[in-house]
Amino acid sequence: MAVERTFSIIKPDATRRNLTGKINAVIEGAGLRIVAQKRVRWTRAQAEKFYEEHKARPFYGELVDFMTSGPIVLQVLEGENAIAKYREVMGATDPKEAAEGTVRKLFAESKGSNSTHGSDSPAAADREIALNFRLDEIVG
Ligand code: RTP
Ligand code: MG
Repeated sequence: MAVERTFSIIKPDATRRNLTGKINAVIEGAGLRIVAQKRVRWTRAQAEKFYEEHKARPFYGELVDFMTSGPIVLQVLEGENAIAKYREVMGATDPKEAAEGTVRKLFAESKGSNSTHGSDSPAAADREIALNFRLDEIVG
């Protein structure tokens, strides 16, 4: 299995409740290394661009409102099979469907306010990392 990088966001519902450290403990406990991290607040334009694949979905406006409602923590995670592994660590999109011990089961408030984002494919990871980090901000 190859070492991969994936892109992660700790979302506004989680930063508001001071959960960054607890979520990072779950990430690191799963064997993923946080090789880049910064706390930012997105503009609407940044959120719209990041989520442009969801533009036609009914929840798009709500999603952009939510992701610009407070600080977020952007991360690059590195490890064996990091993309699939982090999706497992996060659990299902809706916390009601998420497995025990996953970030969303432990912390998410709802399907919309679900505490974290993780890339869903190698192409998405490449795009999302490039949109949010310079190469010299990632230290493996
Ligand atoms: P993410 O992209 O954040 O890692 O989550 P995901 O792949 O599990 O979910 P996705 O289908 O890509 O949806 C992106 C985000 O939009 C919000 N959402 N709300 N109210 C709804 O029905 C609904 N569906 C999706 C969630 O915040 C989801 O993570
Ligand atoms: Mg997604």
